[in-house]
Amino acid sequence: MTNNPRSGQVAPHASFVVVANRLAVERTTDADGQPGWRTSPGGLVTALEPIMKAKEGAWVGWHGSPDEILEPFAHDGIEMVPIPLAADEVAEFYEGMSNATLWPLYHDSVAFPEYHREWWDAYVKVNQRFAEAAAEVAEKDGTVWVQDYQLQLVPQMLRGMRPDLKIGFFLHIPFPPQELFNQLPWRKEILEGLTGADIVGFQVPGAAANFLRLIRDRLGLETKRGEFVRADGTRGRAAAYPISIDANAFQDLASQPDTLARAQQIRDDLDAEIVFLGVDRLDYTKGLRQRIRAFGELFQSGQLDPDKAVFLQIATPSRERVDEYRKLRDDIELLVGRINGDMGRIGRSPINYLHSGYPRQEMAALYRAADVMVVTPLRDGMNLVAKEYVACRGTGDGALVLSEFAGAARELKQAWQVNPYDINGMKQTILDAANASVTEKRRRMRTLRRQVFTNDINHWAEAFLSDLGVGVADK
Ligand code: GDG
Repeated sequence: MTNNPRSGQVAPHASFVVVANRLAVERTTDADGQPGWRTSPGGLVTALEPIMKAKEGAWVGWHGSPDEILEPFAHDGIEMVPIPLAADEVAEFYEGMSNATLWPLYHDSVAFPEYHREWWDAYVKVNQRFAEAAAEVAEKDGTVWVQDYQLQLVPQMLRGMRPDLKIGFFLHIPFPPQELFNQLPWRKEILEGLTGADIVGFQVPGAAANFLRLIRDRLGLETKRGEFVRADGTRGRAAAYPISIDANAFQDLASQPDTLARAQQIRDDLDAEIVFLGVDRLDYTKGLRQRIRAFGELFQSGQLDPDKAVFLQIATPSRERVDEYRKLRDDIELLVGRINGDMGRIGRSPINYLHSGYPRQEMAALYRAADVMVVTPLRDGMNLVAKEYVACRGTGDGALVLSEFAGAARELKQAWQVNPYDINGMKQTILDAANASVTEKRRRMRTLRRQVFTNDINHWAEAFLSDLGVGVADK
C-alpha cells in the first residue's frame, strides 16, 4: 500500500481538523440493504460537532475495514477523510504496537507490554500517513487536534510539514512515570513526536508532570510551569484537561418515560432488593478479576445474600483479536461460572454476567436501575462510566464505588473510593456504600452531580481549544 493513496487529490480547505484512530462514523445497512454511515455515539464527536460544522471541519481517521481505500465524503455537515489500513497494518500498528505495547505500558504495565521492532515500523508508517492526510486537508493557519496514543508521532510529523498550523494533542489514557516509560525502546521518538504539539493535553496533572519530567531528562528540553522550549526555540505547553460527558444528554435520556419503564423492567427481571452494577469494556485494566472475586467472597461469606442481592456485570466485547483479551475473557468466565455454580440455585445466579454491547438508551436504563455502581479499574485515564452513572441519577440517590486509580477519582471525591488491589478493603467499601443511609447517599450524589454537570464535555473542549488559541467566540 502506498503511504498516501489520495495524495494530491484534496485541496487544503478545512480550518479545523480532528485526527483520530477511528473516523467519527460507523457503517450501517438500511432496510433495503443499502450501505450508509451513521455518526458514532460518543462524547468526542458530540463535543466537537458544533465547532466542526461551524468551521468547515474535517475528521481524519480509519473507517474500520482493512484493505479498503475510500474517498473523502461529507456526513452530516462534517467532511470525513478515511485513512486506509492494510490488514498487516491493523495487526502491527493497531493490535500490536497500540494495543499490546503502548496500552499495557501506559496502564502501569498491568499486563506485560510486548516490544517488536516490526510493530514499531508499522506505527511510524501509519502515523506518517495520518499526518500527511491532515497536512493535505488543513487550510493555512488552521487548527489540527490529534487524539490519543495510537497517533503520538503525528504532532511532530505535522509540524515538520506544516509549521503554520496550530497543533493540539490529547491523550485519553494515563501517561506513565519514567520508571515505566523508560522501558520503551522508542521512548525518545515518542517524546519528540508529542513535543510537536502546541498543547499536549492529559487527563490529570500527574500525567502532564510525568511528561514534562521525561522531556527534560530524556530530550534535555527546558521546562517551566508547564511550558517547554523546543530545540528551535519555539514553545509548547503540557497541562491537564479532564475529559467528561454530555451530562445533560445523559440526564435527558435517563428520564425519558420509555427509559424509566425499561429500568423498572430490568429491576423486575433481576428480582433483587439491591442491584450492584459494573459496566466496562472487557479489558484487563478495568479490574474485573478483582471485582468479581470481591463479590464472590461477599456472597460466599453471607455478607451479601444471594436471595436479596445481585451483581450485574456488563462486559462489552473489546479487542478480541489480541491474545491478552482472549485470555481475560476465559479467566472472567471461569470465575463467574464457579461463583454462580457454588452459590446459585435454580433460577437465581448471584452474578449476572453479560458479554455484549448495548444501545445507549439501554445503558441509561441500567444506570437508572442500579443502586450501587461499581467502577474499580486498576488504572484508567478518566473513566466515563462513573460520570454517566452520576448524570443519570436525576432522582439524587444511588451510590458510586470508584477506584482511586481512575482519573475520575480526582474530581469525584464524594464517591466511595477504593484501592482495587485491596480485595478486603474493596469488599468493606462496597458494603459501606450499599448500607449507607439515604441521607448520606443523597448528600454525596448532590456534590457528584454538581461536579459532573459543571465540568461537562463542552467545558473540556472549550478549555482545551481556548488554550490552543481557538477562541470559543470564533467557533
Ligand atoms: C478511554 C480511556 C477515558 C461501554 N459499553 C457500552 C458503551 N460503553 C461506553 C460507556 C462509555 C465508554 O463506552 C467507555 O468509556 P470509559 O471512559 O469508561 O473507558 P474506555 O473505553 O477505556 O475509554 C478512559 C476515555 O477513553 C475518554 O477519554 O475516560 O480512561 O481508557 O461512554 O458508556 N456504550 C454503549 N453500549 C455499550 O455496550 N452504547
